[in-house]
Amino acid sequence: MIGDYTFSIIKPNAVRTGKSGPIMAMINEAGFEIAAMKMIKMTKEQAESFYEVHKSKPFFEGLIEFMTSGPVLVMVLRHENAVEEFRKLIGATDPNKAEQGTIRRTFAVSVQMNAVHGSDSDENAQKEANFFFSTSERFL
Ligand code: IDP
Ligand code: MG
Repeated sequence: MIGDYTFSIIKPNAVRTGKSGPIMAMINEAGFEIAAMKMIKMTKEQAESFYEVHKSKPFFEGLIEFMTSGPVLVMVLRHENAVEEFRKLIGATDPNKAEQGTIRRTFAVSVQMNAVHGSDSDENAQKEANFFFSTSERFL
């Protein structure tokens, strides 16, 4: 059943500006079920570890600063073909390239502050979900 889950974050810019509700509504309307969810403020260490794959990129430092700038909502979502379906729902990393009607096109304010994270593979979905949630915090 591993392919049925993905991991998502509603990023600080979206939480700060009251977009969590509207984003959750889009996620629910697209048929995703919430298997786990909580609000946290990431530590620098957590953010650096989560985005470790990008540590040599020029945007890394800014990304860590942004992701630790305020609370985020982390969640595990269930849907058939969850990883691919959720990436379709959020749209391209750069909101200007994201299709109309996607979450990022609707709520992102820049490439960095692009409102949501979505895992890019089943393997990463499992890794990212386990990074933030214990088994007792997971349902479904
Ligand atoms: P993804 O979130 O669509 O998988 P990644 O390339 O994995 O995109 O990048 C992770 C995050 O880093 C993005 O969601 C965005 O917040 C930030 N990011 C990516 N590329 C840039 C950039 O060129 N400038 C600033 N921030 C970026
Ligand atoms: Mg990525």
